[in-house]
Amino acid sequence: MSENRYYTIEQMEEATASLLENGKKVGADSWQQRAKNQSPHCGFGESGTCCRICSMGPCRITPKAPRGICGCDVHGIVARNYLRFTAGGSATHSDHGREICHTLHETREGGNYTVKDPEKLKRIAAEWGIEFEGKDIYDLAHEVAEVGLLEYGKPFGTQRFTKRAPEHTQKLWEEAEIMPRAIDREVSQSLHMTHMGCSSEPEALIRHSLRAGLSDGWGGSMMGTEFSDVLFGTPKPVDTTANIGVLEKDMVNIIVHGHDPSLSEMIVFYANDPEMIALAKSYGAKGINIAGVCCTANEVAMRHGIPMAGNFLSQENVVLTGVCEAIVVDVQCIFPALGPLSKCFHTKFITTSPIAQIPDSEFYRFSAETAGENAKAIVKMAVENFQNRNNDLICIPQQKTKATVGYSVEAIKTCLDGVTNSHVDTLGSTKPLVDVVKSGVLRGAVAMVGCNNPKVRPDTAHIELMKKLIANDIIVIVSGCSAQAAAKAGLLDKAAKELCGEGLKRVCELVDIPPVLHMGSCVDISRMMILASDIAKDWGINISQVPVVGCAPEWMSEKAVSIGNYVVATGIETFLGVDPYTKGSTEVTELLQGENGIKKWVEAKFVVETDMDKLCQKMIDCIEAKRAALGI
Ligand code: MSK
Repeated sequence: MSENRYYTIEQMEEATASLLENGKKVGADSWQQRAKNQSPHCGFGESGTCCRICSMGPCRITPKAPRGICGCDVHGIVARNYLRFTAGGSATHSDHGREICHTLHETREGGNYTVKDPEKLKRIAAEWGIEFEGKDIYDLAHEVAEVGLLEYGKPFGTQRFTKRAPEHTQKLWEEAEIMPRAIDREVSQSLHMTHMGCSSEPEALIRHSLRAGLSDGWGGSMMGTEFSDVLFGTPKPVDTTANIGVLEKDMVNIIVHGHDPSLSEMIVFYANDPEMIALAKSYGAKGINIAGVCCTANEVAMRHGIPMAGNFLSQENVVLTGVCEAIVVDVQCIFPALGPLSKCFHTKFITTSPIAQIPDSEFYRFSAETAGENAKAIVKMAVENFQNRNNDLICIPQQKTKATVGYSVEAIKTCLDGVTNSHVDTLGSTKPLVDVVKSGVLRGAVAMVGCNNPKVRPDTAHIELMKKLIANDIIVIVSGCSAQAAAKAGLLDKAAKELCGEGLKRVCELVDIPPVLHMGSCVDISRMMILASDIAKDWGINISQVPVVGCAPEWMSEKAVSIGNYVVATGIETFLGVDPYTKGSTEVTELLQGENGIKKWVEAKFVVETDMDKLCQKMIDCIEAKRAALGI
């Protein structure tokens, strides 16, 4: 296997083309073809001006028909659609967090799930006012998990983790009446507000969009992240490999795909079971190779160094190699297309969650109580499938990069402490980072997140933006499919410092980090919120003043809209490369993107720009403007 340091978009597209050719031999469908079939997209849907909330419609707004049958105008319709979009994302992320709370509640000494980071558990207990001294660690885990579960439906009060934000930010949330209460309440109220005959006033609907988003980012997602760390270990920098060439011709290949690490952790464990390895060898394989797709890839890469095969729009590619014995999924971002596609090959498509049941899959119900036996059965089934490969259909593009992943907030602070020896407390500080930003060695940071989307040439925006930003001494922190785009291109390799401006290059050398820092999966954008809060506190300024912006250049899911709402509501200007179906309303566009809307409430707004060069320049300008305002 040849290992290039970097791959260009063209090289990766060439690899995909060879896989699509392979698929043609067996009549495989592809998202590339389906995207063509769906073009052009419906103009009403794209501008957010179609309402099908009741059965009097659907109503579509045109110059001739400026109001729906109920009398709602275009601004109310667009804003209602936007809030529903947000609620879908908030519910999804938060339900992932809820599952993790349940897994934490299942921990037992010697059980399927144990507590791997007891110190983090104690820190959270202390933060939440739960006595931990002298308590059995599993009693404590169960107590914390129960309190976490109550965050979803508590009748009074607001999200506990919001206390982590700077006081100024909390004050803004209180004043704007967007401080998130119980998570389920914010989602439920979104549906109530948008029911026929309730809210049609855009400002009220956008305000609640921010609140529902905050209940995700500072509630459900944050619990998902924090308790995953308690369960599976807080990520530390670890080396891995990425891109489609991580699949191995002579091994049993099992792809884990989705989001919830409760499943993938168990699959990884049983893939290393000597009994399973011996079984694989008995079928003529050299061993068992696990690789990840989408956010599950991030979860297992940053805790075990498991290779990352690709991101959202690469999920069909892994099957098209003809060497994928099983693609095992849990929840979210799974193409139903994997059902018919896997039938064209020998691949077993295994669904495991009642939340994601998909035609043409084999359903192995996975639960925390029986996780071990479920995972072992899945691994065994994949191993036994090795014998069913068709050697004429094997096509593994030889593209593979090196990556260093796993920069949790704790890991970043540890790296910084290692440089300055200024270990101020057990968790370290962001002060050395603040100093290099103040001095101008680093100009600022971009938090690059989100999916890829056929509307944007896949991965191009992520990769090209990252290259330009690091060349301009702007460090990039990444999560979700943006992280895998970076990994596939080679930008998570420490050697990528050679692509940086002089300042960032110096920082990378000194701290021994790559210029693009991997922070994890979609729910781990909550880590970015904690980092931004800590930087603001260490610096003594507001989050909105820190030279940092958020960016989702190729986003596609409802979760991304929820994320956008909580990032912007945290005070971080957020740049989108795909319009969130709001361009049909001047009022909603002004509320989200103007100076007199959400910016007045939370000190940040959205910028939507589909031209990636312009998007990049706007981010750099925003960072420089923040620096100028600080006088640095
Ligand atoms: S997996 S939400 S395609 S980032 Fe989290 Fe990737 Fe977007 Fe899914």
